[in-house]
Amino acid sequence: MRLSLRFVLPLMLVLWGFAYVVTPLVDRLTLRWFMRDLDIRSALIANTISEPLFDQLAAGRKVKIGEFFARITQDERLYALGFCPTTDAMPLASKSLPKELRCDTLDRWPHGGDNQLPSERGPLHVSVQPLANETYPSGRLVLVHDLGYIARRSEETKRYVVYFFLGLAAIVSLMTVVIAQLSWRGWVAGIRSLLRGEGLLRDPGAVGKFSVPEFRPIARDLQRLVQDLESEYRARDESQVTWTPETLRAILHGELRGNDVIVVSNREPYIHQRRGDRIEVQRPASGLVTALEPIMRACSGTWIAHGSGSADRATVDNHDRVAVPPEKPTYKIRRVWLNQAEEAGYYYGFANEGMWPLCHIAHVRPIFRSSDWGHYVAVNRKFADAIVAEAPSENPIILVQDYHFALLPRMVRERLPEATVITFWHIPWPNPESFAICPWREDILAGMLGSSILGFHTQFHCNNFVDTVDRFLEARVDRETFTVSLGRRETAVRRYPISISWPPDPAIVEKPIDECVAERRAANRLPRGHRICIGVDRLDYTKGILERFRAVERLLELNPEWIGNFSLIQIAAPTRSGIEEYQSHESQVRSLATRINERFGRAGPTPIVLKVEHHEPREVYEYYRAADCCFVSSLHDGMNLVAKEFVAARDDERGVLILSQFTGAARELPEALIVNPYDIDQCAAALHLSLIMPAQEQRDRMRLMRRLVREFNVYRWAGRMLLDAAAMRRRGPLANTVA
Ligand code: GDG
Repeated sequence: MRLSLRFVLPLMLVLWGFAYVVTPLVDRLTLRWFMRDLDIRSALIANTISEPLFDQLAAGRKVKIGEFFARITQDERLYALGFCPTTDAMPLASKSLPKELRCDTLDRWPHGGDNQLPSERGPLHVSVQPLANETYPSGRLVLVHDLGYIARRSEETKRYVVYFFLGLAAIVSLMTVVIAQLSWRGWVAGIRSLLRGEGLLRDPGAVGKFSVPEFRPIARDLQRLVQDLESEYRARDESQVTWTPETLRAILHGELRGNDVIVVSNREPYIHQRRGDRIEVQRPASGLVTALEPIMRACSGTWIAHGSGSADRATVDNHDRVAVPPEKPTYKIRRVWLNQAEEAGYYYGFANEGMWPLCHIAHVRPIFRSSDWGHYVAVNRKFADAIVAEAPSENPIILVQDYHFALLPRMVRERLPEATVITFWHIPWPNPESFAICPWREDILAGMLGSSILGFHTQFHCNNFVDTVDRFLEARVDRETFTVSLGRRETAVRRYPISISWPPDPAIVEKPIDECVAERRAANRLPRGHRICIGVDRLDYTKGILERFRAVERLLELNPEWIGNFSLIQIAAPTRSGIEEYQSHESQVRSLATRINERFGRAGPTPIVLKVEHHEPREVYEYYRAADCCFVSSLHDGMNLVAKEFVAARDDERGVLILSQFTGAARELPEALIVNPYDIDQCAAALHLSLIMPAQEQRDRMRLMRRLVREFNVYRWAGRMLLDAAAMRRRGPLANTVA
């Protein structure tokens, strides 16, 4: 209502001004026009009647002249008529001629002047016209017109104008109220989208066609500005939020309007294994699963993965789905079945003998076989089919995980063009020279660029990726916005450092530290007071387990006081054991441990306790809580979650983290003892330092690291990606299309 008043009041003011200021002015002007018209009309009448009048005068027919004047003044406007001869002859006039008009005062009424004469019936106009004739003496004709009709007309016009404006005011006010009510939101959204440059760039609904090419540069600048503002706002908001599963749920239901999430990864979070006549559920040792499982618990949706367990087929429904977690199902796994040849070619072959060593600088040569590539393409397509089958809508949010699915984003994009595909690459991205050795490098890059967002752990990996695209593809790389455009599609390359859930599951940290220490020592037959360092890894050559063992050996060489008083407990979860390189690595690890133990462990506890077996998460956490230090010596690692888990497990603020400088985690946890795993002496010194570090220093370092992991937990990792996806979806098709 207030809004409509804002419009109606000025309108009423204009109306008032019109009635009381403009109309009188117009009246005066039109009156002058009318007077001039009357003068002309009078001259015309005078000319017309002069001849018959002189005839009558010449004939001396005064009575007839009276009748003649009476007849003429029957005209609606001509009120009276008179004749003043210049001689002494009698003046003649119609009966209606006002008394004020006498022949001796006619000079008061000049020709063309404002000759108005007020009277009872309203104003009259007086016009004096000279008359001349050769036969009869000349004179002056007096013509009196009634001006009343002018006033009547003006009144009538005024009335109509007022009615017109009143009607107009009513219509405008009504329209204002209706429009204000119905389209306030739409209007604001319209202005926003115009600000974003959408209106300038594209006809609504004309996908892929641009309406005003001249505006593109301005629109792009506007877009960029809005993006900057958005990310600034988000950065500010992000740090205010406590990131929990509820926060993620709120993002999904608010920003993403309840859209379900589809996660795709090779490894499934729950594997059903047959043990005799029992079926066991196993949680795989995988950083990817560690990070994504809590996200799926929070978000529901579907997790599509390879069904690799021996009892996996026995536990799914008719649609190959199984609800998990087993104790309290909140989401479902959709299993994809691979035959032996597919698994060998796609998983062991191309992914783990090709891509894995290609992306890690661990001095293991990648192996590329065209038969493996064939399986890799086919299996990616198989997963794309599963995504399309599981997609709840035309535009689902799909989180593609890791190097097993480099081709999948593009395959999905071709079939679900409206989908938001977020690909996260969990391992490092090499420099262009290293990547160049892949025979299918262009296909891999183009496949990945089907993503809407492509995430890496560190900015360094983002830079490497963008450099690689720049080197090998005909794509446009924008280093300002960190986007890559291939064809008409734009991919945002972003840094999202992965993390773990915080707070850690209470069930895995409930056992008091003292009990953990006592129990873990007892379980490994280590004496009281024995110092422990822990290593937790998949048995992978990138994790630097050999280098870790050599560092222990060097420690004992340099600081013999630790012989018999210190052990490294190495949890080594078997992994990819079908691959020759892994088999050989395992035997190297085993033999090195044996050699060092023989050298320093004859008399008492061995310096290396190697446990090549899978452990339950609860047990892994007990080791973290029981240890004096945790040693992460990866030769190259995307992030490394073990480092963050150790920090999360230490609610006593004790323990020292030794961390390889070649992990993504080293950029976030500088308070750890950062080492070069190839520098054995440095690692040995770090081990020694960790064992003698004063409690206060341990606390200071641990506090800072715990604060970081708490603030940047895995919910924030996922939340940031989903918020970026939501912003992209708000920007609509524009975000995915470039000129
Ligand atoms: C990739 C990237 C990135 C280990 N042994 C057992 C076990 N684990 C768990 C650990 C940890 C996870 O496995 C290992 O995570 P990492 O991050 O260290 O490494 P990758 O598996 O190589 O993961 C890595 C990660 O993806 C996430 O993006 O950080 O850089 O290489 O959670 O606790 N878990 C169980 N039993 C074991 O024996 N249950």
